[in-house]
Amino acid sequence: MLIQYLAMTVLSVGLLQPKVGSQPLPHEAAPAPAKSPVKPGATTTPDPAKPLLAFPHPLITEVLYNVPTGDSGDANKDGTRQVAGDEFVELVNPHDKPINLGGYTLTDMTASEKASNGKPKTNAIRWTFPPLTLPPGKVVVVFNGHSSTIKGPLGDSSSAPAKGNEHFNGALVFSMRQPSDRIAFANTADWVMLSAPDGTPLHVIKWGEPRIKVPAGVLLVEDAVGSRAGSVQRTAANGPLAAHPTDSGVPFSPGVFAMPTPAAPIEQPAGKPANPSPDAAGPGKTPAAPEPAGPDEPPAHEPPKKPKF
Ligand SMILES: [Ca+2]
Ligand SMILES: [Ca+2]
Repeated sequence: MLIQYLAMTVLSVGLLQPKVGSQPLPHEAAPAPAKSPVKPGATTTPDPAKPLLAFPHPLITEVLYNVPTGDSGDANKDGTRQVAGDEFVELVNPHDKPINLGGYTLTDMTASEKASNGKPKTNAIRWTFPPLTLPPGKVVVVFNGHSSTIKGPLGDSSSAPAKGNEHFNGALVFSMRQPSDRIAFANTADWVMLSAPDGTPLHVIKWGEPRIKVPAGVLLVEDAVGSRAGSVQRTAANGPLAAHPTDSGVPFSPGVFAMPTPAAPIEQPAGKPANPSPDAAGPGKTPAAPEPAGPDEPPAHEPPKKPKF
């Protein structure tokens, strides 16, 4: 029994040891070139639709943080307007290769604060994607989901939906299934932050005058403007945010985001000489460094940051 106990202890300790250098980070491992349908070198430069965030990261394309009152606020189409449950964040894979969304996290400002007892605040949005390979141009919608009955296919933090949701333009739809309507974006001042699986803050969309500063080092920080009557959205992977049009009577469009045909080079005939894509990462190589985004950008290969929460 003693030998067995010792063996188990050694095994357990071994399992707990970080295997530094033996495995790539999750977000580095996902888009294996061998699985890509894109021919190496097929994309040419310059690319007018170069995404605001470099491969392999997704990009936030729409946020509804201030749910309109009345029936017009029913963004998740369950027949009822929920002040929290109808909030959503829409993202896209803006690249010409698949990406792995697993481990990416969405948080709000409250997730960057501490309660008076020093612990993380319990009313923070802090939501992580389950494993999911996202094809090029594929759109994802994450609803707050509190007190909602969203029609499926519907994923959550434990598993991705089996397929696209026809009620939302075929997008992959998730619910955070928030247990309280206190866990929601603040209408007047807040932000949504997308972080990589290693905790690196990538993308912040903020509104109002948040009471605490946006964490340093975020690659892309944007202001949401003019969104009191609906969502803010972008209409191109390299375009600015703007208030969603309200003339249709539906001031948001979860699941609707059209990529502006950057995939055309994929159809180039085989054998045609092509310049290597700046985003292309060969076997064993790390993905291309992110585009310069500002003075706060960290070095491309800085060691992973400790998550802020
Ligand atoms: Ca609803
Ligand atoms: Ca949209």
